[in-house]
Amino acid sequence: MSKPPSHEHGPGRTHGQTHEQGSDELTRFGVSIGSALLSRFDDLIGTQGYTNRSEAIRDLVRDRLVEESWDREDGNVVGVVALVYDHDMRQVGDRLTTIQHGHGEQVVSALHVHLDAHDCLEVVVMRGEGKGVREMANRLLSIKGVKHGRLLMTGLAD
Ligand code: NI
Repeated sequence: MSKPPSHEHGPGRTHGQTHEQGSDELTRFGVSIGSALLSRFDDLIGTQGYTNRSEAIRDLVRDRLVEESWDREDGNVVGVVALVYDHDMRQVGDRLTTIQHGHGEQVVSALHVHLDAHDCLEVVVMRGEGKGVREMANRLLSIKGVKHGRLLMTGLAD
C-alpha cells in the first residue's frame, strides 16, 4: 500500500484539516515564538535543506525522543559504532571479535573494510537497551590500538 501524498505548505501557512500519514493522524497546532528566534530557525533549516518548518520541527521532536530513549530502561535503541584500528596490532581484531561474540544478542551486523595496508575500519550495528549498547560501544572504542571511533546514537522515534 502506498502512502497518501503529503500536504505540506511553506513556512507560515496553516489550515484546519488533518491528513492521514501512514497510521498516524496529523494534528496541527499553533506555536508562539519570538520573531528573532524564528528568523534564526528559518535560516538554519534553510541551510539544512528543509523546505518547510513542519518537517524540521518533526525532526527536532524525533531527535529529542530518540535521545531520551537512550536513558530509559525499556528503551529500544540502535547504536552504530564506527572505528578505525591498527591492523598491525594483531590482538585488536581478536578483541573486537571476542567482545561482539560475547554480546551476540545486541549485535545486528558488522562490516569490515581494509582501508589500506595498515588500517581497518570496523562498523558494528547494535540494538537493545541504551545502557547496554553504550557500554559495549565504550568497550569497543577503548581497545588499545583503536585510533579513532564514534558511536552514532539513533533509534525509532515513533
Ligand atoms: Ni582489515
